[in-house]
Amino acid sequence: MKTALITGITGQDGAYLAQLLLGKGYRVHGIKRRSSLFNTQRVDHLYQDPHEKDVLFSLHYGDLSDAMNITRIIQEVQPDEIYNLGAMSHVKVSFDTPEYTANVDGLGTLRILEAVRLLGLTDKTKVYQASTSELYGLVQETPQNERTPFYPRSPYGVAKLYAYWITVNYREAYGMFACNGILFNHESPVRGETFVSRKITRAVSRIALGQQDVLYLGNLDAQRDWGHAKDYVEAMWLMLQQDEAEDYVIATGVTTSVRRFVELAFRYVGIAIEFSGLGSNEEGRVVSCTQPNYQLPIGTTLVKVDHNYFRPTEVDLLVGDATKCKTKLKWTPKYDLDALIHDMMASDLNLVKQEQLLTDNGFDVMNNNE
Ligand code: NDP
Ligand code: GDR
Repeated sequence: MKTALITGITGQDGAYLAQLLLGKGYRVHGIKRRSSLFNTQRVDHLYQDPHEKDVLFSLHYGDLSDAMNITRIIQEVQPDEIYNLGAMSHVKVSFDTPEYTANVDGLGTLRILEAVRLLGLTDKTKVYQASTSELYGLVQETPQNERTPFYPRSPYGVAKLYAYWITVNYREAYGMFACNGILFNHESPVRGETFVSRKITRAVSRIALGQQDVLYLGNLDAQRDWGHAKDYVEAMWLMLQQDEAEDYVIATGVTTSVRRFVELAFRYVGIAIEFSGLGSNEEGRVVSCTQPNYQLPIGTTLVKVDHNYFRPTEVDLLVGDATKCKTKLKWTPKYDLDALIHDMMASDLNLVKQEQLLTDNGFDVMNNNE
């Protein structure tokens, strides 16, 4: 039986990966941060009572900024595979917390690699590093592949650049099995609510059910190559099953603007919108509505631009070429953008209906209903 250690197990990818590995018969250990509220919602369905025998899923308190803690956990777990998914992963927030981002996303990776080396696990433990299409940043060429030059455009991208190269360096210097998955944007129903895809599907669901009036967004022109997290964690696993450690791009090869994503999400609930106006004055208005629960008059403004959501430097266009992953790893994604939006919208509509039910029945957590 193989043992895997996942940093960032409470995040979107960590949860899907843990589920995938348990299904393959792995023993899975994860590192979670201490927080004042429970932060394990995405993996609660995988929880096993530690008092039972033969527990296959365990969580350890830890933090990527703490080398001693990381080293101790790796020593205890003796993993065959480490998936380093933990990160301050929000690009816009990295401009507000640049030093913290560098510490966790950059040096955190070094702490993992160095712990494996110092513990003498170089021949046993394979390491996956969660690299990102944000490395490409300012567009040099499209589609972007493993040979495209990097030009990161945020403290997040720069921290991940260090992590990318230290992973390559440990592979070359110490013969360690360490590889980078250069993943393009991937989303899901459990995507964090402040990333644009989930912000949109959540808001569109709330608008369709009469819980919200307007969705405020930043740069509608940005283009992203959006895939489904379920497909992408499969590629992570495949990378560590190879004889040789290499770096791979994971992407769908299709790029779509934020504006188009919004239109597609509204279309899912029978609302057609059209954008007009320029820059900060651009608005998305209803042109037709077949939404049965909530009739929206033609011309109603549903989307507005708010400059607070713009980044000081932006990544304008991402579209990946995953030929290497598809040919070498035989990776075959199951979701296209329509299927992804379908999955996210179906889930968010359900969640909004549940919230509505609680509110309609007078349930209010802060006021402690008796
Ligand atoms: P999430 O933001 O959903 O999850 C990030 C995880 O990292 C969470 O479990 C979070 O814990 C944990 N974390 C944050 N800070 C620390 C820290 N100091 N120490 C230990 N753990 C920490 O990200 P995703 O699941 O979407 O992404 C996974 C990885 O892949 C990240 O490294 C991200 O940068 C990278 N990536 C993601 C892409 C995407 O489109 N999703 C594309 C390319 C790369 P908590 O739950 O407590 O916040
Ligand atoms: P990104 O994802 O920065 O690509 O990083 P995000 O969803 O945050 O932004 C995508 C694009 O949408 C534009 N945008 C907005 N973004 C947010 N969050 N909120 C808004 O209101 C909004 N309006 C427009 C952004 O400017 C951007 O161009 C994600 C993260 O998961 C990283 O960790 C990962 O490495 C990369 O994807 C690949």
